[in-house]
Amino acid sequence: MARSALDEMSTTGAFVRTPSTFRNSISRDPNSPFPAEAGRYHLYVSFACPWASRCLAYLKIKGLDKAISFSSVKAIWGRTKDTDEHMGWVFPASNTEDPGAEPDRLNGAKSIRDLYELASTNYSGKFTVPVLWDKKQKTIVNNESAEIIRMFNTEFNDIAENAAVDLYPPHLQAQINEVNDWIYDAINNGVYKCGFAKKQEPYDEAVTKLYEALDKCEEILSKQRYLCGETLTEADIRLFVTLIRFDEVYAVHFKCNKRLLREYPNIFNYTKDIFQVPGVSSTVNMEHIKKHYYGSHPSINPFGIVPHGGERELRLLALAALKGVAAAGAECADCVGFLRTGHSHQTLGKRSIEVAARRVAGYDRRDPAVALGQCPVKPFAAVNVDRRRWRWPPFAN
Ligand SMILES: N[C@@H](CCC(=O)N[C@@H](CS)C(=O)NCC(=O)O)C(=O)O
Repeated sequence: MARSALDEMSTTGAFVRTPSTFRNSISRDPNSPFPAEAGRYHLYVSFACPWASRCLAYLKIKGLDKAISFSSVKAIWGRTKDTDEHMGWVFPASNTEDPGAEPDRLNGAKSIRDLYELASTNYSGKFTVPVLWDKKQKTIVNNESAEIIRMFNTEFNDIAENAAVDLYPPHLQAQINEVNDWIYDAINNGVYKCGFAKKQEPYDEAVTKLYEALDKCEEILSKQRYLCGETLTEADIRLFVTLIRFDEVYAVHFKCNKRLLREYPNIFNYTKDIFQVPGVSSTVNMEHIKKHYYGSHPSINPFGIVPHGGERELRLLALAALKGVAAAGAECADCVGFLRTGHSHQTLGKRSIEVAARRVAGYDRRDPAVALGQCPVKPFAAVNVDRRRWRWPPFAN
């Protein structure tokens, strides 16, 4: 049984992920073994980890971050025990040791491995995050992010601040499941298959599949705002956590460099669009993301050097987009906040007419103005997407 992602290898040299082990469910039923109660559960995450980050995004979007506490481990894997060589997620000794990471005040654990060993005496799998912890029974409820986000979506609605937000609405479930399947295989897990392949053939196969899937996303997002239509769903959050790490990490560290994300106009603007959903930007800690991947996989990056990213290009793009949004916003009640920037429909002249024409014709995200000025699209009302909160890149001032 693999004890870390670095050991999850088939005989052909392909990366093969092992299934999660703790699969209990929290339920709204007060008589269930794990009832939804404020203050009872804790979410252990790593800000670096996409799977944990999708759970954190849900905590924020659903307004559950007061009812369910959370904390992050240190960015870089460390020795989890003095008695063996295992490397994994560890807690810092203080809040200042690795900003963002916190000591484990609940259980006094030194590592995520300690928590697994507290929860089970004969656990033999990987010590992964996220971990959804029950403070009352002192055990792991669930360590599978795909299931945790479903619980957060529905089971805590009596205490969630944004209970009306439904990222898995019944009428879209079949479509979301279908999209999740190919996106998980080719993109979310696909980047890992590229990065952890130990032979050329499995890498070639994974990278080909990855770019076919990204091309498919680009095509879908050139016609509609989100993956499953006009409303943000689970499928978007699941894709977002991979996209936000793509150019900075996966392109370099995992050899996913056939095309950068910022060369996909629709996907890139879509990523920025989701980044602005209230709460989501706070779940993106690019420091932790870069430090973790480049620093924790010595078989891929033996010297642990962290490359400089494309911060400058991203900042320029953000600026261009901001100007464009002001233009589109001039005629858009939905984006009326942008009027405050001083632009108006009258003063924009020809440009605003072009923008409006393209907007009416479709969702051409090649023009950032159109990307965010999609007037025909109802905003994600329950969480009120505030397009004034334009912040990009996520790691610069
Ligand atoms: N199926 C799990 C996968 C979680 C996972 O692989 N987490 C990685 C971090 S990105 C991890 O903790 N790896 C620890 C290790 O490989 O030792 C989920 O989605 O919750």
